[in-house]
Amino acid sequence: MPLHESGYDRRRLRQWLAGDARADGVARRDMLRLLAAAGLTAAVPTALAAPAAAATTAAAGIVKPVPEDWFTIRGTNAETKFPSLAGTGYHTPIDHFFVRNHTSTPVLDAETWKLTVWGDGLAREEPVEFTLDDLKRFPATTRSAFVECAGNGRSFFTTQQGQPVTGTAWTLGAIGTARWKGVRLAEVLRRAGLTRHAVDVLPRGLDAEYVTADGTNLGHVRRPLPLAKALDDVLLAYEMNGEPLPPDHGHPVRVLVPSWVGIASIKWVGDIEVAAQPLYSPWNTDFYRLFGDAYPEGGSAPLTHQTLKSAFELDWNASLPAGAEHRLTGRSWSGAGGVVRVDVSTDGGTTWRRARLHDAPCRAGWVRWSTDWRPATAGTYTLLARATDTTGRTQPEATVPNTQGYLFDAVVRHPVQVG
Ligand SMILES: Nc1nc2c(c(=O)[nH]1)N[C@H]1C(S)=C(S)[C@@H](COP(=O)(O)O)O[C@H]1N2
Ligand SMILES: [Mo]
Repeated sequence: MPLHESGYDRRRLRQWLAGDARADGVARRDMLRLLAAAGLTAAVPTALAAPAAAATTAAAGIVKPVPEDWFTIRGTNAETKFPSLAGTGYHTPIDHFFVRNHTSTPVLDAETWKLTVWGDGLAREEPVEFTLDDLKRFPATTRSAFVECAGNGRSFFTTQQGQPVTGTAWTLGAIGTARWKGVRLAEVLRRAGLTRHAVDVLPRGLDAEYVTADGTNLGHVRRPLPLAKALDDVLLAYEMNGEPLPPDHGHPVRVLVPSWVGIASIKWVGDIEVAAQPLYSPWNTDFYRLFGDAYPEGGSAPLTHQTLKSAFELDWNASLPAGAEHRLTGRSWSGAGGVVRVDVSTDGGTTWRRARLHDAPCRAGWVRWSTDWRPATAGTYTLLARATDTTGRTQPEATVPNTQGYLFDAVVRHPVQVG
């Protein structure tokens, strides 16, 4: 069914035969370290034959309140209003955190919930089950990380660059940063009997099957992760900001894939397939790849890391008095590394000054920043904020378009009215 499945599959098959499939999106050097740490040798599995066939509210459905001051409702989703984050601290409070639901939030019972881990990448033929108590008995890890939708900022392809794109018309609020507690996926895979033949893991959600607008049932939300990422920094999270994971964010357990596109962080995870060959789902063949004039015929590789963005904690077209000093605040983040520098312009990009950063650069996190501004005269002004990350990348003036509007990273032009 997926249009681009065969092209994608050929690519993964080539990687697999070259012994590289499990490393998709992760540097080979890191893969060797990760495999060694998991007790697996990095040797190409020579005994394997080629596969016979390429395997082949308020708001509707949201449980928590989504007040208008804090959220914009977009279909089954709720976007955080950036101005409402001013003064909320580094971690996004759960009651402000955006919700992206393909269907609606299922209310699951943590007492009876089980995680099933299965597949030909495990030593045993029978599936292995874990209860929430089992997961809580394993060594716990706590870390901060953002979850950001790959389509965050999508509306600016249209409003700022004049390009048509499909998908939810997010502004910049499809992101939140939380403190997550859980068990490393590596730990659970090891206990499930991971073998050196494993290549991909495929977590699947317990929410309803997703049916597209044209009536195609794509099944449960699921997206394969290459083994090296799964063994690296991925968590099975059961707490968010010190509370049991709330219903809208995956109760009782979600996958948390730091720095990567939000779709990787499968909520309400019910089972994880561990496969000895590359896996695919519509969420890494048809969706979450870049299509368009600038990209190969079959699309880019499946998306991994998020990109670089900045947002002001200020209303769009905010009114500010002339002749007074204003403290402009905002946040910047990158999926490639920490943000080390933010420049702000209050004159449409003619002159720039460095903003004060209030957080140290942190992988998979954001930095809060501020700068003071005293506009002398009345009029419409355009504010810009431009981040640079630890890899040296700076937000560009425009993003190369892709038809589904993913990974917008251009500097956003934010209008304000001074009067
Ligand atoms: N099971 C399931 N997991 C899911 C989704 C979903 O609809 N169902 N949406 C994904 C997408 S596209 C994003 S951006 C994030 C959003 O996480 P949040 O709702 O906790 O902010 O969850 C991901 N995990
Ligand atoms: Mo998303």
